[in-house]
Amino acid sequence: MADFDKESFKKDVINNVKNLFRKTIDEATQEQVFQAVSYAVKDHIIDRWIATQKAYEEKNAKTVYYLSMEFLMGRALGNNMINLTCYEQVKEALAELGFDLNVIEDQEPDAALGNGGLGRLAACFLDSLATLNYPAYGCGIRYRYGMFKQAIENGYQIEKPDNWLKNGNPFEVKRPEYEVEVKFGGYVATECREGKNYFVHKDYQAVRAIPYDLPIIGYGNNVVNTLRIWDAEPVQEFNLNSFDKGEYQNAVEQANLARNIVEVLYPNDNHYSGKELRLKQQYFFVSASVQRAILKFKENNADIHDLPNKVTFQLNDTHPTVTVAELMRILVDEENLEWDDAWDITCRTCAYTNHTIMAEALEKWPIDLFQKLLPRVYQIVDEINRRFVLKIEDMYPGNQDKVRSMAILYDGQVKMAHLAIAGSYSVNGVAKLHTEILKKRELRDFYEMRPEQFNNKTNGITQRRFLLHANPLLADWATKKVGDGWITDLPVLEGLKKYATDKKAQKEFMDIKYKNKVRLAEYIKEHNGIDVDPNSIFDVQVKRLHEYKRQQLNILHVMHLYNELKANPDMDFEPTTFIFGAKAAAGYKTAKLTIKLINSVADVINNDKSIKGKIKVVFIENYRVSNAEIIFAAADVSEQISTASREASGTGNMKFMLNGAVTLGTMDGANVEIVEEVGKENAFIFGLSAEEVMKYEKDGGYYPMDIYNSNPKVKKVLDQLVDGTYSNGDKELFRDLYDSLVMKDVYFTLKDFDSYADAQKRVNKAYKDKANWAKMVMLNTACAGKFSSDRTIEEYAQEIWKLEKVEVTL
Ligand code: 26W
Repeated sequence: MADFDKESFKKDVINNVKNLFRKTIDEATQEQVFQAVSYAVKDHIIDRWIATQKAYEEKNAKTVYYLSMEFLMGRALGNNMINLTCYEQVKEALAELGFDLNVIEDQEPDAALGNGGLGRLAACFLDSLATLNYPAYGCGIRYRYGMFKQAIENGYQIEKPDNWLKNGNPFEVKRPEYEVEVKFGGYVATECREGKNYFVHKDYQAVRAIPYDLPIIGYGNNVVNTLRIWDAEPVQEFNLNSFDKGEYQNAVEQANLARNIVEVLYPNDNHYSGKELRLKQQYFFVSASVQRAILKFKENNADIHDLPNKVTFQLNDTHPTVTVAELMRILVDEENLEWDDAWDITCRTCAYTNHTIMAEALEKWPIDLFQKLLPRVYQIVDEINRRFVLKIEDMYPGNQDKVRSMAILYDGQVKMAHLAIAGSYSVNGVAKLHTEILKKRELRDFYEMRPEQFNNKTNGITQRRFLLHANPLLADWATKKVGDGWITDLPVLEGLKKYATDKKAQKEFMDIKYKNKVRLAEYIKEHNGIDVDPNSIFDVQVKRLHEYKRQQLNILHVMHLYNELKANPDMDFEPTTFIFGAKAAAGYKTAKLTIKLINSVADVINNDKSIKGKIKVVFIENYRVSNAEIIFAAADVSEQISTASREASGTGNMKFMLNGAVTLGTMDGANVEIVEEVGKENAFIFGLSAEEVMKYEKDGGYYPMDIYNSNPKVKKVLDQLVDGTYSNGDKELFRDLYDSLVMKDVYFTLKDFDSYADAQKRVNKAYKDKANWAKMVMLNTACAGKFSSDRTIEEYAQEIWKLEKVEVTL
């Protein structure tokens, strides 16, 4: 970074320690130095931030508002320094002050304002938008408590609160001047003024929405975009004397509303729970974001009809879908547009991304709840629905089935996906296979009605965080081989292909992998107290715990391998470390029991001397963005084993690939495209195809009992769930897992078992051929170019948002 001066940076840090903590630098704790360094880095951000926003305003550039309940940002300091291109300079400056940058970075809590894939995707997209010079805001909620911290006690998951703001957030800027009011409850009255009817919202409870801005730094281009997260504050501070009884009651309720609304992130992933507070959160951040966006638009534009040319609201799944109705409310009630006019603008301003086909994830709000909480918004939804149903009837006269399957209001519910589709100009899936399934099955009727609305945007990840920051050894090596162009143009890594058969390059690559495995082994030793051998295969499955992701298939196979090794201790087998990391939704029993099972299997196997350490099982506690960065870099095998058709895309699969791991997976989500890029000879594919799975489902499933009865290996591991092998003799502990697998096996775990075990064998055998293994993993890195979120964002920007790049000079 050109404007970085090491000596003045050191002075800044020393000064910050003094001003913030009244200490000299040698008295400061590591955490205090983290704060001081962050503020010193922020100094370099601020001018760019101001310049960027000025440049956008001067150009009156079209802006995308990425509306998301979740932004899983992880730590900011390291990433900010990387993108400012001052990482090495800061590292040197701190070393001269006697500090280790790694230790300083470790002081920062993760900003875990998200659950998993959807939230992390939003974070990667912000990084790419800034790097590609696109005007963009992320809009979300400033949860006081993010994703819970997971502790493992006696093998069970315990949830601990994540008080991430405890020491403040050095990078955020509070913007009280941009507060807006959001209204809940009450009723709608009509008033007639000058011969025209107006809708007036009465007796409502209001909260003040206060924005906090976080800088999103583009890589080496002076761009700083904004992630705007909303906090809630009460409208009146109450003054005990000035209220009569009724007013007092109302003031207390409003204060409580403000307190509760942003208190905590719902830790459910792919599971709708229908809680009123969640709908409050949705409307709160949507209303605040949309109001603010319209105000900003009006500062620079005279005609509201220009909105679609200047603004897109991208809806990250159905969670912010109420945007469609809120925008209609503003256009009709506040801008006084006619309905048709307003609807035309709305439908050209909103776009929707679908991230899951899991039925239990679909948001369907009970009408009474919705209507009571958002009376005016509900009226508008009702009218949108009335007109939409007319359209359906017009297209399919007399076909009530179509109305039943497509209406927005039906069966006493508000169907958020239907509202999102009705009010958007674009509907996209997140991988080719997923989009095809949407078109052919889940959203078929909508696709038939408006095929041109549907499109695919295969997900991606940012190489700045997941290679440059997470794996500095491999990043340096790649740069030595092909130059540093890959940092903003990932397909440049293709230049590595020619090294895949080069003996010297293979050795360099595998030495780096080894060092990264040592780094992870040290982390595991420190956090789990388990010794793992960096020479063993590191076989890794890290992601949310869910039955469809099939951690159960993985652990059942580990149990099976253990049986084989016990029976045949001299079996030809490369030692393998099976590594898991996963949080389970707090109320998801089966998922929590699966964590207990993994830990119980780990206990038994890791302590059995007779197998001479050939298998180790490790459950990494509190899997999150910051330890993910260490884990991906160290993996040999990437477990992507969801039931085909269920994983919309997956993005962990891409992070492993980029860091030189082979995929062991089903033909699901983006795995299909990974195999397309790297070649099937460089991946290990198994299991039913999506079509086969869907065919079984159509025909009413299959009989897992048949497999239990005919496959002795499967029978043995299942019986071990209920014979006490892994539960100190307790035959009931894992009974529920056993029952659901043997009786239903909704996710085809037993059906795919043999095929998975065979794929595992192929992996184990392939690892022995060191030269070929090196070639395979190097080709995985070399072929990862497509999976940069830069590619994804270019597609969104050109095909959906129609954005133009804005250059920023200082
Ligand atoms: C209402 C509860 C709820 C909460 C979160 C429902 C659904 C969700 C998310 C849509 C779940 C999610 O994170 N989906 C993941 O999105 C990723 C980014 O597109 C994909 O890569 C994953 O395959 C998909 O599971």
